[in-house]
Amino acid sequence: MSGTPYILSIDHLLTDEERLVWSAARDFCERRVAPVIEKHYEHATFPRELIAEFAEMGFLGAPLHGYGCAGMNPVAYGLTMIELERQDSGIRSFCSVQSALAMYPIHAFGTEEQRERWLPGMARGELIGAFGLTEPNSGSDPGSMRTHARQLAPGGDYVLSGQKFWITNSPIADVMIVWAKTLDFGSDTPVIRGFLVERGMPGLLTPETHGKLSLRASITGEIVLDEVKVPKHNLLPGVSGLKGPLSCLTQARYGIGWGAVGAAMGVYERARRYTLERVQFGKPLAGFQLTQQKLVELHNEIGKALLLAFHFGRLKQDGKLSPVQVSYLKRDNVRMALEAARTARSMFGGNGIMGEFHVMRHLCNLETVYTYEGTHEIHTLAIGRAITGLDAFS
Ligand code: TGC
Ligand code: FAD
Repeated sequence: MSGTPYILSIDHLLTDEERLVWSAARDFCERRVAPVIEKHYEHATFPRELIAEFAEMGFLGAPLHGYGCAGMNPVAYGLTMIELERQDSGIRSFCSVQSALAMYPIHAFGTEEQRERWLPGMARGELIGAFGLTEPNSGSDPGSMRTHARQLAPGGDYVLSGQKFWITNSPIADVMIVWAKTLDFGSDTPVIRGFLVERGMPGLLTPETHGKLSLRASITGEIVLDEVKVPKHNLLPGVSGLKGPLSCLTQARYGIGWGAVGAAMGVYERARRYTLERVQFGKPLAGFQLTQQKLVELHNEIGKALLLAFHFGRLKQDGKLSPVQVSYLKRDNVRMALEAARTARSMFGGNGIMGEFHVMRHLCNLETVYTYEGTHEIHTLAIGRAITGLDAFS
């Protein structure tokens, strides 16, 4: 095949170790995820048999230090997200939730006992985590949540009731970080706190959500809490208020900002190969000006998105990345990837809707990625607030 898929390269900006992590992640994902992903997507199943291998690759808790975690720097972590999502957003989702939404809050806000109890097993993939923030009537506005916890006695245990909805991995999770409006004994002012809710606690149900036409290779469910008694030592003591869950989301959104570049690379590279091979009107489709324009748009947008991720990655490494910069990264890179998937799909003609060509799967997945972890509109409003000083949320 002639030509080069990428003119822009960030290789020279990376350290040797980052390059090594990137190529190992790509090799692993091509060998182990690519051959099985379409089948799982079609059957709406998650490849649980790969969890132990994700752990061996250091993907679970990748950016965390200690407790058996890989301690990757933010750029190396981002590069693994690219490779996971180049195969499928649902696979990246699994690793995002485990690392950023379940392990991170235990690491950042938990007690030493909680860290020792959960993190090593989660890093080994033996224990699965989930993150329960969204509710049927509380999505973009998590401050309106109804799930509540009340303390039974001074310094005593808590009882949780409520319903969390759209929860990745809840049906298979061993531990769920549940955010609830919490009334400590004797207080009449509820405060949002995080709890470690464990499978097997009486009153807990985690039914699976069926019928998704997007992110099918990811397990989604509910967390239903009916007067679930949660010991006081399962409360995350290190944070209270909305900034608890929002801090976790900042970690996860950062990874999504990189992962989306991987999805876009996947569809662009497939579209390039297909149009170089497919002949119409006596020559390869890639030889027509309109096709080249599409390929160039995809190629150039991917380059800009990668540089944005890299720039913010280095800021994060220096401890200088702000939540609104993460909104910028998540919003723009996911929009780019979704538009890239639509364009790439069109370049396959009829074949573009078939599973075996993989672009429609990415397109359907990216509709979810556009919505979860703060919708495109919510991030627009967050950036709008930052650049105008005016709050347009409500
Ligand atoms: P606001 O008044 O702005 O902030 C409340 C407190 O939180 C702090 N804060 C943050 N802290 C860390 N990171 C962030 N990104 C933060 N954003 C805000 C803020 O400083 C403040 O702290 P303090 O100490 O002053 O109290 O809050 P608001 O009520 O105006 O809401 C802001 C808004 C709308 C942006 C927020 O509610 C929001 O982000 N909504 C979107 C909800 C969302 O993203 N849900 C995601 C659910 S999880 C999910 O989708 C997982 S998908 C899993 C998969 O990958 O499969
Ligand atoms: P709504 O908040 O009802 O929004 C509907 C529409 O209105 C959107 O377009 C939104 O942008 C727009 N809108 C809302 N408010 C405003 C406003 N102020 N101004 C302008 N437009 C506005 N949640 C978890 O807690 N944990 C998970 O693991 C998890 N996994 C998920 C997995 C999947 C497959 C999906 C689809 C979702 C998941 N979510 C999870 C939930 C996800 O975060 C929410 O779907 C998302 O936050 C949006 O909430 P909502 O669906 O209630 O939409």
